[in-house]
Amino acid sequence: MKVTIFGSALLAAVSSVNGIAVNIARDTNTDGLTIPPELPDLIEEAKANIIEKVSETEAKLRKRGIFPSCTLSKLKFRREYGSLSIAERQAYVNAVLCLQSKPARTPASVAPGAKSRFDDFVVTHIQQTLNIHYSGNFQPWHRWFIYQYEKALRDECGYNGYLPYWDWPKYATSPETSPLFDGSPTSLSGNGEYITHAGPVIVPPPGVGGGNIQLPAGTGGGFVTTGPFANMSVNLGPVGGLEDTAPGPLGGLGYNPRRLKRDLGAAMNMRYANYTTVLSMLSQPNVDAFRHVSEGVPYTPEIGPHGGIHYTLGGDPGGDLFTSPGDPAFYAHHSQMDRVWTLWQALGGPFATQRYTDLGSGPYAHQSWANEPPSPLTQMSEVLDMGYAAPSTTISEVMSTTGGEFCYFYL
Ligand SMILES: *[C@@H]1O[C@H](CO)[C@@H](O)[C@H](O)[C@H]1NC(C)=O
Ligand SMILES: *[C@@H]1O[C@H](CO)[C@@H](O)[C@H](O)[C@H]1NC(C)=O
Ligand SMILES: [Cu+2]
Repeated sequence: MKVTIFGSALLAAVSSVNGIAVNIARDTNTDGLTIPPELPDLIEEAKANIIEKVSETEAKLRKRGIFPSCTLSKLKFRREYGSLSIAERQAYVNAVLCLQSKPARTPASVAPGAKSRFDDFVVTHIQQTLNIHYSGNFQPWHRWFIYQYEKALRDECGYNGYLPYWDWPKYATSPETSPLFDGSPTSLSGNGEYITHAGPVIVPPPGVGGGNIQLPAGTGGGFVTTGPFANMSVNLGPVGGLEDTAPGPLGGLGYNPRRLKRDLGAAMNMRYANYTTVLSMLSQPNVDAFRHVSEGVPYTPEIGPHGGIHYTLGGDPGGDLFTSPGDPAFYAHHSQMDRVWTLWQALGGPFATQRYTDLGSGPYAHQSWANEPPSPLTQMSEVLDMGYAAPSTTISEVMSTTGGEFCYFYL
């Protein structure tokens, strides 16, 4: 069975599949391509709540003679890629190139394809893909993963900034000409060269439910020839997830050097990650509903902004859900994923705790992919395993971006 997304009215139907009530944002901009007036207000409210929470916590702890690890003066901000100065973008790009030049820590006996510190992160993601998506650890796992990547850029490559994020709707009508992908030396490299092609057909991995889905094509499809990563070597993967793509050696962990491909374009971005989408995410009442909108339903046409933006980037390895961190733009996408989750958590109120403690009970709150086969609910004590890439931690340590080791927010 192959389903095409065009012309389908989906959200209502999808909602009943999983039996979760989701709020549909009442956006007066029916297309979602201009900023709805509610959105900046919500973002400001989230920021005000975080500032109140951090300063109150600091005051309380100080009264008890404790010096808190996260204070207002220590709070760091991740920023939108286009809002970084040219020098800041250059520093970020240089740090990523540096990470790609440092030797891997992953033993060759585990993954002979891992040739750099950058690749260590790709291996960790490949190994755990089926346990870290549509499961209760998805959000915390990726939060810790991108934080450790940011930390490696800072500690091992002298980067002084923080992870920039890809504000999906901002460039939805033309992601390939955005500051992230315009092909300039301070971009994350440009689109792939245009080749005549159909869009990707995504195929569920073995044991995962759903059907093959034909997605719209972008305006690239070929090799990336511009910008700082035009010459990078993609060493790992592919693993699977796309029709007509044979896996690389050793299930994707072998050495398989090839050039980066991308297929950026407006069709996927506008359809799956516009302003209405983001407003809808921020309006959800609980984590199950939030995740339902954010991650959609895998292998149905309603794949949500998470998958939607992965396939907006597309190409190789961007279009392979296992190997996707092998494209440096992965981290800008997941920084935005974390940003929207962080904003949503903050919107619970300055002193409300539920959005920092409730891992949900819906189909995506279990240990297995969409709870197939049925498995226990994910617990706060569960370990987030970073393999050879970085230290592991537990979910409870990462639920707040102003607690545990964290002290960051988003501008
Ligand atoms: C890529 O490699 C070619 C050939 O070695 C070189 O001419 C070009 O400048 C390199 N481009 C970048 C962006 O490093
Ligand atoms: C914007 O996103 C919403 C859902 O998030 C979708 O229903 C709508 O079709 C999208 N707009 C466009 C122009 O595709
Ligand atoms: Cu992932």
